[in-house]
Amino acid sequence: MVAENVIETHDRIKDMSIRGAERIAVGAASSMRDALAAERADDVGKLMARLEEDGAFLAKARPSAVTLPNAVNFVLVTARRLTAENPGPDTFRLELTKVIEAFIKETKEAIPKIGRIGARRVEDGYTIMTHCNSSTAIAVIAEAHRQGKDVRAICHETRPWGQGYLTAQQLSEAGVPTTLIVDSGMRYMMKKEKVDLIVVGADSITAHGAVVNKIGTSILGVCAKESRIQFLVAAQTLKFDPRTIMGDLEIIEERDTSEITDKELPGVQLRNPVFDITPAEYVDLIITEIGALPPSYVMNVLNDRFGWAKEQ
Ligand code: RI2
Repeated sequence: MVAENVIETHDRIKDMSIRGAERIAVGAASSMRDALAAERADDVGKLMARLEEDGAFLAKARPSAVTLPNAVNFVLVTARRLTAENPGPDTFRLELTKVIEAFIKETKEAIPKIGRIGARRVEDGYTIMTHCNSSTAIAVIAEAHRQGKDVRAICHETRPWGQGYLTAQQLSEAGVPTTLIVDSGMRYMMKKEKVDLIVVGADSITAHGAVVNKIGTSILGVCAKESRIQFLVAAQTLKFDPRTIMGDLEIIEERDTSEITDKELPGVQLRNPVFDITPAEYVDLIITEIGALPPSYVMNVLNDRFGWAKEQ
């Protein structure tokens, strides 16, 4: 049976009370750590079974959010490696908990680091456009402002959830002069306001450098290319999707259509895809905690940093 606290975390990820890739990864890893602490079994095999069962259940909560399986896999791969050393149950718990806590710390430190690296790409006087609500993209814009650069931001409403309202609020609270527009105004405002730079987040990034992010991002990419505006993606390497190495396609989540409208529309089919894919050729740089990378570099990171090519 899946641990109760894990079921609760799974449900909170699914209903989006835990959202944003970092919080999803931290939430998943912490719930596995807590379930391990609460498990009474004193046999490593049973502890391992607990982790495997909880992990498999958690990973299903949101199919598009790659930090979820990455965090779960990180815990499971580490646990499996530990069992190979034949530890006692106490040592197993202690060592695994230490590694999970280090992972959580590193994950939480990644965003401010990306903020500092990304801010190097922002020049004084820049107008920056962003989409949806990415804490990582916000970190870049807010850090540039904190460093004394005169920057302005334009955000999109981001239907149907309206996460752009959050972004506008957060940037404004950080002191950045911010404008909020409807999604369909992005191309008009890009030209009208002479946008200098696009910074968006990512839900996941494929081995080939394509970016999965909130629906509308790929339109922004096309518009940016048309206007020769740099398109930056701010995302920690935990978003790199190892499943795509062997050619698996990203799953695009479609959510309940009641999020779009409650109007009766007899005979009309409603669809609510919430992500789209921006191909690598529309992306200039991916700003990560290990530096600014061209999209073609993602595979090297998956291989060198996570050893994924070897795991396949
Ligand atoms: P950070 C969000 O998805 C947005 O698509 C955003 O760009 C992306 O996660 C990354 O956000 P959702 O969780 O990890 O709102 O940069 O569906 O905060």
